[in-house]
Amino acid sequence: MSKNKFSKAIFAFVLVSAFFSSCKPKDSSDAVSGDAAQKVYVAPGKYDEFYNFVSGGFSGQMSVYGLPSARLLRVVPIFSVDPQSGYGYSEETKPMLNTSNGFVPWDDQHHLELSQTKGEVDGRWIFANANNTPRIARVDLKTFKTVEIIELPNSAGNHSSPFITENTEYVVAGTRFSVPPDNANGDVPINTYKKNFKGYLSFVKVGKEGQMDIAFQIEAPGVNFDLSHAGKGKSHGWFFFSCYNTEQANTLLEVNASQKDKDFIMAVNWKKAEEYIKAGKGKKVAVKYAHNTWDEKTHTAKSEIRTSVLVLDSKELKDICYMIPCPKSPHGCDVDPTGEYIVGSGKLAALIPVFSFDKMQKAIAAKQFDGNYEGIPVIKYEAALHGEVKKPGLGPLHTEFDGRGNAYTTFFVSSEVVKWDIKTLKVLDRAPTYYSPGHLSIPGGDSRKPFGKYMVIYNKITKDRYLPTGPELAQSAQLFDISGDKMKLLLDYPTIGEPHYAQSAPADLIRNNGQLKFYKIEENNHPYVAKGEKEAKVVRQGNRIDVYMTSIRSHFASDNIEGIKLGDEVYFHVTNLEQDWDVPHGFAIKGADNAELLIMPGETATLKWIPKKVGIFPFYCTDFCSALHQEMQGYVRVSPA
Ligand code: CUK
Ligand code: CUA
Repeated sequence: MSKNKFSKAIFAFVLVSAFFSSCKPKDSSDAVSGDAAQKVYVAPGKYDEFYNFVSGGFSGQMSVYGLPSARLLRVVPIFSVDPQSGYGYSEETKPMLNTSNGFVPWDDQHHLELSQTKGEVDGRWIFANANNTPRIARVDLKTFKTVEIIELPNSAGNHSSPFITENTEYVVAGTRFSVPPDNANGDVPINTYKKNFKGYLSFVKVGKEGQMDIAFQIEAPGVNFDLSHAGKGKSHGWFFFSCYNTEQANTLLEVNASQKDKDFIMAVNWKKAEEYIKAGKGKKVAVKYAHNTWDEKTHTAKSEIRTSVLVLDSKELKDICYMIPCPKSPHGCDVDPTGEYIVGSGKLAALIPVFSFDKMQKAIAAKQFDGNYEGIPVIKYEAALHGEVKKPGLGPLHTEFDGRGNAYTTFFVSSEVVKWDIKTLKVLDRAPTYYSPGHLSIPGGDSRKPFGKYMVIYNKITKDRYLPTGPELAQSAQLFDISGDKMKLLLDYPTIGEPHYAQSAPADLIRNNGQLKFYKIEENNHPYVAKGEKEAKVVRQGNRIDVYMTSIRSHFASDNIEGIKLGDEVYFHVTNLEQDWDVPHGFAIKGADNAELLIMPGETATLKWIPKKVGIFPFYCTDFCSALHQEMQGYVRVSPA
């Protein structure tokens, strides 16, 4: 686009912005209805109706809230080390954060998806993506623990992830950055992008126990895959990815990436891809990626590096991928509960295109194509289009559904959420949000059976909403009641990190899924467990010292540890002997260049320590556990070598 055309486009954008801000509700104060307080009040001792799992963005973790109270229940460490629980610090958990680049203690966590059966939330696991070092994690909802992390080869910026198919057959990912494939020479001029950079889609098979395994990847043109969703119901077997930068520009300065009037939604027939894999069409490619698993029997994680992956080529196999034109840098890509409608949200578009799965199928059968994009057929826009929501707002990002035929879309630029009818495409209601929302989340809102009572909007900008806290303000969530015709604002509250997406499940579904309260000590198979105080001991092997310790209210055994010399490598293996819910013990030692341990009842955890000087080093329990918690302490003596 020439500079001149560019400024014209900006001018038009500003005009449209002005139009939309003028139709925003004027008075925001009456956005809160009279009975809002009552609707979010959950009396002390009473439970919330929903668990709300919220991504942490650059915090790398997931937070868990109760809805409607918005009480923070827990923060679950996934991709970042967590001093509070010792995750990533204890010897047992360190392998969880291993990658083909070694130990990576941080990531940027954008999306979460609850496991589903027949398209309905089933409460077993929740999957999480890591955007930076491309990974997918699985959190077990019996323990709220991260139990598996798999790295994705040939990928960079694993954004379009971890969306799942309707029976959790696959957790699927699309790379945000196209890059030279891992086994190619990466030392190429960046401006050879079009020739050397590729986009990869990963189909990660999920086993009965949840275990993940990359079944195959699809090599696609070097676009940027942004978001995706699985087809469901009639469209089960298909996956839809939004992509931007279909120009394949290597610099996105100015508006290079938005030159084209339309980018694409890429529709992938993964059932067909499965057939090709079965028929041996996958090419085995050498790559390296980590696969890390947590073993509940030994309470230890292990990491292995895998060395190959099967790749299908979208150019060669002409009937697994199709492009559907989608206006102006599409972001959200959402499929309604029936599986018939696919909603694309172009960030710079002043309308929302809604595509029809049936029409798309007919268009494919009748070859209603507009040429191809690098060998991938481009379906004619009108042939796949159900219709457009006209003038809905500005800067549409994400859409969820209430299961009653309504869709809800967030608008970043005009700072509002808009409710519209999926069939008639009529706007039904709009409400301001504070400010500039990204994702929204309705319990079950991307499944076949939304629960549809609440909606939470995740705002990127907080400005003046709360007491100021310096230059940095927490991002904010807003809870709406969507049970009636009009959306009603109930509550807003600060959040942790940067929540992008969130998902919710009925509380009973999670609470009754076999929640674990403590580990049975007799089932503890940790190689360094001490099942009673009599088993406490110090074992030397060369300069490695293993200290077998126990903790129970309110002492450690042993609490006087001698025989350690400078130059030794010391491993404190602390077993928590408690057999009761909610009685963890902590363990911290003076000056250790490490965090603490937090050991759950019945569990063993290990802190590695290389003493740097001679002397006496106190240790103590960090988690208040009894009236004599303060007395839960001891000493380590370090002698000269
Ligand atoms: S993204 Cu953040 S607002 Cu990473 Cu799903 Cu759209
Ligand atoms: Cu054990 Cu405090």
